[in-house]
Amino acid sequence: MSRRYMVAGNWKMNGNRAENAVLLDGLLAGAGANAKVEILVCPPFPYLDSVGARLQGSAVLLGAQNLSEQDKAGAFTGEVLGAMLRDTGCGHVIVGHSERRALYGETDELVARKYQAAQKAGLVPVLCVGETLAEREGGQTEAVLARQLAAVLDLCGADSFAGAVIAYEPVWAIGTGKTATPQQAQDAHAFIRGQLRGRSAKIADSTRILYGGSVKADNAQALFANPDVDGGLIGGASLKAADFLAICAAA
Ligand code: G2H
Repeated sequence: MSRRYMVAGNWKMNGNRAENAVLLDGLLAGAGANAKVEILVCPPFPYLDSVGARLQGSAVLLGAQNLSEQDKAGAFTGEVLGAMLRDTGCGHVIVGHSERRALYGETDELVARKYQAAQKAGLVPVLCVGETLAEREGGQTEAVLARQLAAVLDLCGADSFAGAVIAYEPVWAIGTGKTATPQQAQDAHAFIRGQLRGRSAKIADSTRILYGGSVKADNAQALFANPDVDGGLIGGASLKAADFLAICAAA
C-alpha cells in the first residue's frame, strides 16, 4: 500500500508574530512543489488563528501541539478543547509528545484520553511514542512502544488509527543532536506497524508512521528511505523555512 509522506513542523514554544511571518513567507514560497509530501505546521496556541489565516489557500495544513482530554466546554482553566482547535482551523493535533509525558506528567492513560478527545472533535491525532535512553539500554524499547500503543488501542480500538498518524520519537534523540540510525528507526517503525497489524492488517498498512528526533536536511533522506518511515515530525529544524523545506524535499 502506498502512503503519502507527511512532514510536520512542531514549533514547540517558539516564535512570535514577526518571526512567524518570516517563517511562513519562506515556507509558502517553497511549499507545494512536492506532491509526494503533505506538510503540517503546529504553532503554539496563541498563533493558531494568525498562522491559519496566512495558510488559507495553500496546501500547508494547520495543527496544534496539545489539547485537553475533556470533550465538552467547562471550568477547566488553562485548558484547550479539541472543538476550539477545530474552530481555529486545525485539522491535526500532536498527542503524547515526550515533553508532555516527561515534563507535565502525562500518563499513557491520559494520552489515550486525549487521543480519543481529538478524534471526537474531528481532529487527526499525531500520537507520539518513544523510549528513553535508559529504556533502550535496558532492552525495553519494544515493551515501551507496545505499552504506549496498547493504551490507545485498548481505549479507542484499532479502527481509531484509520487516518491517524503515529510519530516514533526516541526520547534520547529529541533536541539532542543525536539521531536514530536509519536501521534503528526502521526497526522501531516496523515494530509499531506490527503492533497495529496484530489488531488490523488494513489499518497497519495505511497508518503513517513519522520519525522524530533531531531530523535535519542532511539525515532526512536516509531516514525517509526506509519502507516503514512515512515522513518526519520536526522540531528545531522546522523553525527555519529553508531547513524545513529541505527536509520536505527529502521525502
Ligand atoms: C522531537 C522533535 C519534534 P527535534 O521532539 O517533535 O524535535 O527535531 O528538535 O528533536
